[in-house]
Amino acid sequence: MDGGFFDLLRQRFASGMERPMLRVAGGPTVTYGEMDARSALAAGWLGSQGVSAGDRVVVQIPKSSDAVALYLGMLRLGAVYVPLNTAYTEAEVDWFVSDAEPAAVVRDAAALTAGLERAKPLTGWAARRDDDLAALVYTSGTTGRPKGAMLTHGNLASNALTLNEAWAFQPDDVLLHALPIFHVHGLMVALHTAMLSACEVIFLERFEAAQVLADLPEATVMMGVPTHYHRLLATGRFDAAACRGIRLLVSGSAPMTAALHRSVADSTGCEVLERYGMSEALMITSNPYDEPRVAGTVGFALPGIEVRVWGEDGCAPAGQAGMVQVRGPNVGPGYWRRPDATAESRTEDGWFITGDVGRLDERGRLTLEGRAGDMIISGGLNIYPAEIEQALDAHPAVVESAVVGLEHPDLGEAAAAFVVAEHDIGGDPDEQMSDLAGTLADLARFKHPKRIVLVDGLPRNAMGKVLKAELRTRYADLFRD
Ligand code: MLC
Repeated sequence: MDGGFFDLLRQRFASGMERPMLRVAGGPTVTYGEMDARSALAAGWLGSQGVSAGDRVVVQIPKSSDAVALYLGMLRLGAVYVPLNTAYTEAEVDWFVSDAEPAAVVRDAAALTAGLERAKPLTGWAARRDDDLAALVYTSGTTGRPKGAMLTHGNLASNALTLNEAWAFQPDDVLLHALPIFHVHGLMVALHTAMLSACEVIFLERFEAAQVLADLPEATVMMGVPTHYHRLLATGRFDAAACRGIRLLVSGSAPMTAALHRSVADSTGCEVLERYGMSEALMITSNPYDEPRVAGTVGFALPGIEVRVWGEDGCAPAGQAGMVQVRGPNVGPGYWRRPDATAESRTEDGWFITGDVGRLDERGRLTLEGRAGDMIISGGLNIYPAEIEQALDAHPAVVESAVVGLEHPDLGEAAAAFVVAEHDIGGDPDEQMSDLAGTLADLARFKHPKRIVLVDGLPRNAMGKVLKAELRTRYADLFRD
């Protein structure tokens, strides 16, 4: 690919400029031509703010058509998109800004819209090479310090083209989009794939089951996290009639249990297609589009991508579990300004170590079995225990804490904290809890443990290491219905 990811997108939707692109509730539908023009304004506006090709721009704004225009404007200008979850606190944003050293920070959606009204458009677009950076997507690390996963124009283009073909996108597809666009799933899986066929996108600001059900009959494709499917089923109205136009339901970002997969199939007649990926490597495997999908598995390596399972003695034979490793044009070049973390995430022969444990069957179908670390995936969002433990441990009355992920009916997994207190923090247990919750104020709310349990001590092995597996077993029912 020459010219960069915007060049590819532009080529693909150039013949359909009059086609509807984003259907936004309560607003006019934006056509591809209008979005193209708006992205030119966004590029011009960024340029007037002193942003040039290669510069990072941190963005923390709600989902909107102007947020999409800004992203496309950034690709157009050759700037590097650094999206942040709108739930992040000031303290978290400060940290990201200090790490990314952006040329501009966009956190005021109204100022963006006003800027676009005044801007002089950049009608052309910067030529970008495959290995030029397009985005930095922050993921937290095992030590609690976030790392920016670098993604290049080549990574974005290869993954979008691969998914567009593997999932048989056609111009007459209508994508129901209820995911946030500050993550790989909503932006680089859902939106990119649809844009490559100039499809119409029903663009919902957030996931709300009743609204999704209302729009579903007009859609042909929906992508979501397992929690979305769970919530749709809970309405009792997620059925074959609601899915009458649907040809593809995709799930990812968190494991979908075989039971949930079957419930969706029983209720709607649609077999969810589960796929597997991560910010560092975009999409890695997918269940097949036109062969049976197997509940509880994440399918085969996507075309052009290699997956292997590494056991104690090297490459594990079929059926044996080990660390999932991946190689291909989807894998990003590493972590922003973190050569140590980049090196740790690669094997000597250049494979990316995903951190997930899984096994391949004889045909190369991958089943995930867990993760090497103790990262929690809650409602499709990653939560790193170390970050929460560090915050809890900073409380003067906390001796130590351990945070684990426990099965949760709605979120799949939810964070629970086990805290050993020095002495009574206060008199009333409710006050103790709110006092402890206060120590988490600098962390985004979705990271806050759904339960904080005061315990006398933490289980440890002979070496003194906290036995998190034991906590998970002992408290397995904490969130169960
Ligand atoms: C919200 N809350 C969560 C949460 N989402 N808590 C834990 N886990 C979550 N995922 C908390 C809020 O902090 C708030 O807490 C309360 O729940 C209500 O907030 P809300 O905004 O009203 O929540 P809701 O709209 O119900 O959101 C739930 C959700 C959303 C599941 C719809 O989290 C979601 O859309 N998740 C998808 C995330 C996603 O796109 N992941 C892709 C990552 S990319 P309080 O205490 O203030 O009440 C990736 C790669 C790949 O992983 O392969 O795809």
